Amino acid sequence: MNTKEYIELEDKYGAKNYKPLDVVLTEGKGVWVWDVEGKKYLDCLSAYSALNQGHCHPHIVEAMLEQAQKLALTSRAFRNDKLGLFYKKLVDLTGYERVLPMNSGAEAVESAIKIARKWAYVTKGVPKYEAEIIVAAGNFHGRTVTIVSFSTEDFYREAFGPFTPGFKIVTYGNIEEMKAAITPNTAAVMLEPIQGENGVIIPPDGYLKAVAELCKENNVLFIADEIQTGLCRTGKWFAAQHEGVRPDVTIIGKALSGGMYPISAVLADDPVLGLFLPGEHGSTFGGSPLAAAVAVAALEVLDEEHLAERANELGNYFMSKLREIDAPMVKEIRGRGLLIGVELYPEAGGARRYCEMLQEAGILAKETHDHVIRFAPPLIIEKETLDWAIEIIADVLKR
Ligand code: IF1
Repeated sequence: MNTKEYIELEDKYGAKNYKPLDVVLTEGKGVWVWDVEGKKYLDCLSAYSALNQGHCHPHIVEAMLEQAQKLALTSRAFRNDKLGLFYKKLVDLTGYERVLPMNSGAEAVESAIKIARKWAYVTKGVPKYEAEIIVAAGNFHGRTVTIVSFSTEDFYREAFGPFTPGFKIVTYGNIEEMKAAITPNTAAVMLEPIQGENGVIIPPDGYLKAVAELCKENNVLFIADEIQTGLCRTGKWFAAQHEGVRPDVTIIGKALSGGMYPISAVLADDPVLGLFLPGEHGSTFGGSPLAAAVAVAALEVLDEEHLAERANELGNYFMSKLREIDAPMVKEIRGRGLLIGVELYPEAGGARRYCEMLQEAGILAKETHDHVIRFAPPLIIEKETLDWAIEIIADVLKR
């Protein structure tokens, strides 16, 4: 079968909720992927940061194969000999006291919302069903009905009501608005430390720190959605660490499996995550021995290959090189570590066209919203490969 035939098959039988670039991938290794015609590309999306360790990292593949042949799933009705080791690894690396394992990012966000509400009722003493959670305009936390209930992107939300109540929306980056939104019924503030989907939006310096202080003063939980920004992507284990902030709850996913398998988790200390009672929350696959073994290997790669440091150094280098490009269509280049957004002027005619030109030249990147190209290669990328990419990007941006 060729590219056209694969695309026709997908388009004929699939739900129509995506419009991908017309490239059909069949193989991936490290930072590279190959399409069904044999063409090779540099992956500058990394499955939205799920592939921080690169495609099919041998250490993670080995752990996955080994565990798949031994014991894949027990359900949580029984214990398994991998789950505790996964918990311990995460706790040692992150400094949180407890871990709740789930599967998708959205599920982990839902879980964080549930535990924050329970904390508000049981610990803070908020009257029953009056707990409020404050979120930011421009947020992206996933696709469930509850999560799209507080999306400010009409297209993600509009068709899917009725919505879950209990959320208040404030302007991202505005601490005064946040202050005004807090009431005695506020359970939590939930934010992305950098808004990925919204176009790699970095809040003003000091914002996350101020939010953390505000939360502390008002007995409100600070929940950081680090599903996209966490696990070394921005040059630290967590993006909130750039401001020295340790949120009460941190949500991770994506790179927790290095792309092998959907694995997510909620991290918090005992006074919060210790509140779930047996049977109150759960998942068939969450915390399976397969997930646990894969996640341990994925975390080992992040740690042992020093991917936070790499992301920091290479990200600074990449960004400085991008800034040297004399391209009149570029409005702004922003980012942290290897999460970089290049915003184009509206006159450029949209970022998608540029992504198609990059694809032609052997680089896969994805526009976010209409005018931002996101560059987020696997963190294992070599400097020489970046140099190669920068020449191509410069050429395309100048067109
Ligand atoms: C899609 C975007 C990125 C996330 C944050 C939770 C989730 C995500 C901060 C949910 C997921 C994904 C979902 C994917 C595309 C992608 C995305 F463009 F849609 F916004 F990364 F920027 N919190 N982001 O970024 O995690 O349930 O998907 O595991 O096509 O929806 P999930």
